[in-house]
Amino acid sequence: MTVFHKIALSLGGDLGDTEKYFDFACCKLAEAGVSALVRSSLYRTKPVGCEPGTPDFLNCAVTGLWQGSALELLRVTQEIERDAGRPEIHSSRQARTLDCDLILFDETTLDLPDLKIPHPRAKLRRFVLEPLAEIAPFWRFPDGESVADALKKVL
Ligand code: PH2
Ligand code: MG
Ligand code: MG
Repeated sequence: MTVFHKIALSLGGDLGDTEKYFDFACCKLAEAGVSALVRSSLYRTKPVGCEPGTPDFLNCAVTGLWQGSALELLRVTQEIERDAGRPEIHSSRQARTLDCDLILFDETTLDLPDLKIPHPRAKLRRFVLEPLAEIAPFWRFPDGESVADALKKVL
């Protein structure tokens, strides 16, 4: 039997034509097999934890269904970031054309060296929760808290 996993991703960028990179990412996710893809509107957000002078970001959230494993999806997102011109080795503080982070995978928890799910900082980041709450407010983190409730608590 084929199992469909519900997935939530956060897209962000602060370098170049970010909207174009978001379109690119969604096309590539669909080509890679993500179905029922839903995308939030675009949010212009202040940089969090970046060097002074970093420009505003654009962020959005994407949900969909995926038949592979979380690690297989990670490989897909890494390839999309590379194809969007992001250097493979990068610092998290460096300006980026496209950052494509896995936030939720069903209601499961995963703690691997390369991949933690839920994203460890998701609940601390308004720029992740606000777009996600637009399209998936009732989805619950593994601890039972909904995306909408987590958003109410974040600064
Ligand atoms: N991503 C970061 C660090 N800071 N700030 C905003 N506003 N949006 C982001 O996507 C973002 C950030 C690391 O990935
Ligand atoms: Mg990120
Ligand atoms: Mg990332």
